[in-house]
Amino acid sequence: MEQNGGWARLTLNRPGKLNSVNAQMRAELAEALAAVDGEENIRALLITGAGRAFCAGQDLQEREIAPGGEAPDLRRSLREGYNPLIWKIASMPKPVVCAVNGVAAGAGVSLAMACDFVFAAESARFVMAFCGIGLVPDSGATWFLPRAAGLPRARAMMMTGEPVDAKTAAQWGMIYRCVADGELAEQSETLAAKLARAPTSALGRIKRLLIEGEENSLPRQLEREAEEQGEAGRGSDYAEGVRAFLERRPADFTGR
Ligand code: T3D
Repeated sequence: MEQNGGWARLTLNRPGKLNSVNAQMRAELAEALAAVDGEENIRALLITGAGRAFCAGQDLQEREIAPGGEAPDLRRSLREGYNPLIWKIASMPKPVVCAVNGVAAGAGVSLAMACDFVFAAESARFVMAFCGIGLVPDSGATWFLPRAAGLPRARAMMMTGEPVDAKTAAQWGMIYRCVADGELAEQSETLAAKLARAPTSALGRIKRLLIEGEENSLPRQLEREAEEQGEAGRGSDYAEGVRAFLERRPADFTGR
């Protein structure tokens, strides 16, 4: 992980295995996400992959079962490994940008979709590879994908495993933006840097409200908005934002 001013870049770095996730990477990811969450000076996170892939999901070499051998405990792997990572990203009270630099497959798609802004290079593709190995989509894919792309498209991706290119993913609403390969780094970094100067606490509250809004009734959500707004209105960034507006100058937010 590298820190750049107010934001950090986390690079999935097993390019020879298309950044597939093994136990060590899972542990390192958990550690890095906890560090980002706990560090007040990091106000935005950018996640990307090294080499030609973003992430090919679970490392299948770790899952080879010898004939007659014992099946791995995938429920445990998800509960203890993947699910906490996905929830950490989705619930982190600071913005997370994802730069999908190449193919994303299996839990690699889920990981991207847990982020708040997903850029993808034009040459990238999204593969719900789970059914290709006899599994169901996991790590939040069945939650994120139908909400973003709609049920018919999500179902087709999940039940056929056919790749979806980045341009189509953007048209379907699965991702924020498809950009030229040569512009991926610059565009995603520019947004991360901009978000690092944003009113972080308010952005965290927005994330929370949007997640809760998936479950709440309108009256409940109105009440939750009032609660969060009450807190936001006591923040120093609100006072600064209003002052800056009235003084016709850019706001200098501290994130609080
Ligand atoms: O297990 C649990 O804990 C439950 C959680 C599960 C979450 C999951 O993610 S399950 C889904 C696992 N992922 C997959 O099924 C994807 C498997 N990979 C692919 O389908 C393809 O590799 C890709 C579509 C991602 C890319 O295809 P392509 O043609 O561009 O590359 P390739 O030639 O298939 O792969 C290049 C190398 O990466 C190759 O190694 P080699 O021959 O050069 O030494 C290939 O074996 C390796 N690789 C790709 N994906 C994985 C992998 N090695 C281990 N695990 C992988 N997932």
